Amino acid sequence: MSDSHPFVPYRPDRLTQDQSQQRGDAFYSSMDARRSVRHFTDEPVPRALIERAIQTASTAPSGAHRQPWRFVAVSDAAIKHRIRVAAEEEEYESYEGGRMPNEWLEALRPLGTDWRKPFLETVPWLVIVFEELYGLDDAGNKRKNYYVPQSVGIACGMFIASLHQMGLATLTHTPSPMRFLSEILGRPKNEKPYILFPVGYPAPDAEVPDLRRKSLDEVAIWDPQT
Ligand code: IYR
Repeated sequence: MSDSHPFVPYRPDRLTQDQSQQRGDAFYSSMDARRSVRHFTDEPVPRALIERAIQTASTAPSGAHRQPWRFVAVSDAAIKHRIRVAAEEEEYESYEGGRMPNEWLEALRPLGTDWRKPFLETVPWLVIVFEELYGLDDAGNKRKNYYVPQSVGIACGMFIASLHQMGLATLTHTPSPMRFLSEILGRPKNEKPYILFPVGYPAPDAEVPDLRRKSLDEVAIWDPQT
């Protein structure tokens, strides 16, 4: 990759207010219908769809355009099994072994989660996102990355939106601690596990908690202190 970028024209279509409103409304209703899912079918998902979601995520803005993300896609049953076993070991310790304080367990109770993670084996794909903490060239020289958590978080949001757009379901799963993912997936030390996305189709009998989203008034503040 070259070190300096030539500048090229950027002339996206200028929409009318009506067009903008219609597109914004349609995108909002589509995104508002998205839910995190914990019950999936084992129906295969073509690799091409996962590729598209990763490409879409990788259009995210990033600090100094370092694109400090890696998406590791796993369809192999044996690797998925190893990930499930390791994740459940950690989660058991967290939920049952006293690693999660009571306040945290209470916060999760309404969501009905526990240490069991069968979906890690049911789904056709696990996509594990790694943050690239710093770049490493072939000679082992380090190159600093910038705003890595922000960059990777944005990319993950776009990944989720892309999957949803394609009618696929996922869950932002964060087994904790996540170091076992680096070992099982053989990732280098400059990469740190960030989020694990099981990807598939929701089970026909899947249920989700009846959550309420905060209203616009609760989340938006306009012109404060004026
Ligand atoms: N990592 C655990 C716990 C968990 C934590 C939060 I914060 C959640 O919103 C959901 C779960 C798990 O995946 O079960």
